Amino acid sequence: MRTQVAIIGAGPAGMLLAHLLRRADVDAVVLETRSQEYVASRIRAGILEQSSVDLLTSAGLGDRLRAEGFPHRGIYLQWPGERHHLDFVDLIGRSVWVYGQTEVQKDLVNANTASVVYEVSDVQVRNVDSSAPYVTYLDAEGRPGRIDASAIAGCDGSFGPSRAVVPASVATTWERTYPYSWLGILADVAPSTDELIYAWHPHGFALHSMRSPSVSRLYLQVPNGTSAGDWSDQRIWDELATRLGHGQDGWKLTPGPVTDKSVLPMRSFVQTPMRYGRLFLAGDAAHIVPPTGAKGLNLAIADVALLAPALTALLRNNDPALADRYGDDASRRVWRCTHFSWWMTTMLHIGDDPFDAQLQLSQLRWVTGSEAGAAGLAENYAGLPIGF
Ligand code: RFL
Ligand code: PHB
Repeated sequence: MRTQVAIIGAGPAGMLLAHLLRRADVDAVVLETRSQEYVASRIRAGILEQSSVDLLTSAGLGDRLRAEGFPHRGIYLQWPGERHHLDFVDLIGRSVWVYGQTEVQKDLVNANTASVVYEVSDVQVRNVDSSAPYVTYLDAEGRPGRIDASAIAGCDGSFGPSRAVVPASVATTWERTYPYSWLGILADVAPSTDELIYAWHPHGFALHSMRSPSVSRLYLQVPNGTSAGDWSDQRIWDELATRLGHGQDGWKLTPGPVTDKSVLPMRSFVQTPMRYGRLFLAGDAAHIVPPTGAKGLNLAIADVALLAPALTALLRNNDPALADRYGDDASRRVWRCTHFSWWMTTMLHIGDDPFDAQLQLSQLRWVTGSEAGAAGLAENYAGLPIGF
């Protein structure tokens, strides 16, 4: 098989890239190890930045998002005794949307613009340092396949093989593993809040998010090594009620049936360069952020917003300028989001040192009490414009 761009991975980065390329008359084929059903039902991120919504809308993917997604003006930040609302619209004139990654993924599949081969195995990326790269794989029946392409996009997430194709002598990686994880639940119950609540609590961080008027998504900071089975539903709801309660005006958390329960490790990781020869990395394949800043999905979208025009110019007009700049341009936003995600994480999670806890509370008071502090958080959370 021959195509212009071979894309590894049918997550949001790979599927959106295929969609944008097709709209620009560039052919692409996507290879994915999992089944279409598995990819569509993975529960992951839930918040879209303004620029992600704008990009999806301009790509013709905004109808259901605008009909069924929920614009949020801001978030709540709290600690025992105090809850504060940060209104991003007032602060910086931008907002965020609640719209699950599962829904973005469905919209991308329903657009039917991408040619995807699901359930492949043994994917190998070859010859990216030449002008004739190719990918080999085994299809669902174990038959060998090969795709020759002019460029390869590694959109295969945090565990995929693409990033390792960049030789160790060329790649630089940075990594931080945090000493805690998140226990996340999805529950069939109306959210007990109109906007997300990020809670600092001596027992550990808690987050109240949501997916719809009848589905809530909540998280608890737990020690690394925790297994979801260690926590009964009752224990989870009791702990969420403790950490999310702020002791004022009779606010209550309403529990409900838990439909999904999982533990999420917290990690920061960046690899550069994001381009090596004819290989371009995008999304979690090149960087991982802890979820506290709600940036993972948005960064994947922002990478692709730069990569699609770069590949289009390279392959349609033989103009390498944007492709040559892709790695540097994308990495600037990656580091901004890496810093913001680290900053939100370290401000809100409880460690061993009581000195750190006092610094966190002082920072939370500044971020909620000073317009300059609040605007800094708002600008990063609602997302800087693509190209910043
Ligand atoms: P994805 O979504 O991981 O998609 C990569 C795709 O590549 C496939 N793949 C391969 N395909 C072909 N050949 C191979 N050898 C392959 N190896 C892997 C995978 O099956 C997959 O379909 O990466 P992408 O597109 O870059 O999108 C990034 C986002 O998915 C990610 O940043 C966020 O969802 C992060 N994230 C979360 N963010 C939140 O804000 N809230 C969350 O609750 C949240 N939960 C999560 C998450 C990321 C997770 N991962 C990646 C471990 C939960 C998990 C488990
Ligand atoms: C989510 O809804 O899954 C979510 C929201 C905000 C975050 C992390 C996860 O910071």
